[in-house]
Amino acid sequence: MATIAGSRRVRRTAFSEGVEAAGVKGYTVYNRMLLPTVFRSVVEDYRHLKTAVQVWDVAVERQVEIRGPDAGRLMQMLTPRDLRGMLPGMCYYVPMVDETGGMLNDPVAVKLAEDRYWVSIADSDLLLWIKGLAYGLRMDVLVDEPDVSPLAIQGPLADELAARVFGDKVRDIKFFRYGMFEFGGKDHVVARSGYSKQGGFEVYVEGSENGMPLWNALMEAGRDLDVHAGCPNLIERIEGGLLSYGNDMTRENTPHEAGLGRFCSTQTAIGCVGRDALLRVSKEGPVKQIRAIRIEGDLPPCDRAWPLMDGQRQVGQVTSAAYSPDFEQNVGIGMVRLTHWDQGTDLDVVTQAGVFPAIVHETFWI
Ligand code: THG
Repeated sequence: MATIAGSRRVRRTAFSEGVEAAGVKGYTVYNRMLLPTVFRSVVEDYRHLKTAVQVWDVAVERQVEIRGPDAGRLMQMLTPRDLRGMLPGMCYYVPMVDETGGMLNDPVAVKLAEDRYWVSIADSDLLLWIKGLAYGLRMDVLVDEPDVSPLAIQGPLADELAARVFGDKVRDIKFFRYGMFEFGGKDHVVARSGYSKQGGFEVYVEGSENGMPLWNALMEAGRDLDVHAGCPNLIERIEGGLLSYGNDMTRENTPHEAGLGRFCSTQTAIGCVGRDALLRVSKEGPVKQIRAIRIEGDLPPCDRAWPLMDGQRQVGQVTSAAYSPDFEQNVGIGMVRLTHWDQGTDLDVVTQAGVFPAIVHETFWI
């Protein structure tokens, strides 16, 4: 692939200087902002992520801030996950849907106060939908994108590195909870979360001017831990079944088709704009659903949806795939029709480089 041309439409981040100094080799665009995809090689980055600790520029996880007396009511309109048990200090993974039950995004919601939330979005213009609802319904809220830039610390040594910079108290943060931690004379949200299965934290850096000082402090503090710049890793996230909005599911899919039914409690999510539609379709259950897919052969990059075939009949598609060195097989994520989604079902996948055998795998790998 050729390089990405820089322009004002493709935003740099609060950490771009550090990313460049670390020798970033590839980018994608996410929420109209640069997201690194590779530093040394995808396989080297993968090995290092699983054995050491990495610092990730995930500023593309933009925040939609909802603040005001109607913040809680607006939040519940957005998602079929029941938010009544959500307290300040908690993060929730929340499928967000439109009035047809189609997925608009799969953000992490952060509850800062009874009347204040951050919605840490995946790659879609959720800000516009939320602003439209708030204005159209005359809700008493402010909705905007604050100057907040998430930085992830991921890998088995993440606790040690974070403790060196924020103090030993970070070790006590529970999964999908956050605490406030001082850096550079300012308190920041530090949550135990992140887009890998290796464990770690996400620091929601408030104020772009605080980005590089924190990046540099982490790099310095972790020198003897072999800390390195990293990024969400394609292989590791497929092994872990972490979905990518726009790739593995779109507005065409319900959360149940996306395998996110465990994050929905539609019956009690009173006010969710997609509630009626989801109740109607969830009565019968989905007719296609996300599955782990093992694929044989020497695969090209998965840069498009690959049809999954039973002979001449298309029964699904593969939307993410890569070779896993640890599992010594190609790992993939696909959407498969009910008639063919049982574990062990033999199919064929049609790629730009030919047809390969594909097998519905029992579970994701990690
Ligand atoms: N962190 C934050 N914002 C984000 C992401 C993130 N915004 C964009 C994108 N990632 C949103 N998508 C996901 C997908 C998966 C998870 C989080 C965000 C995730 N899932 C865990 C899992 O499936 O194992 C756990 C979910 C749970 O149990 O609650 O972490 O990564 N800030």
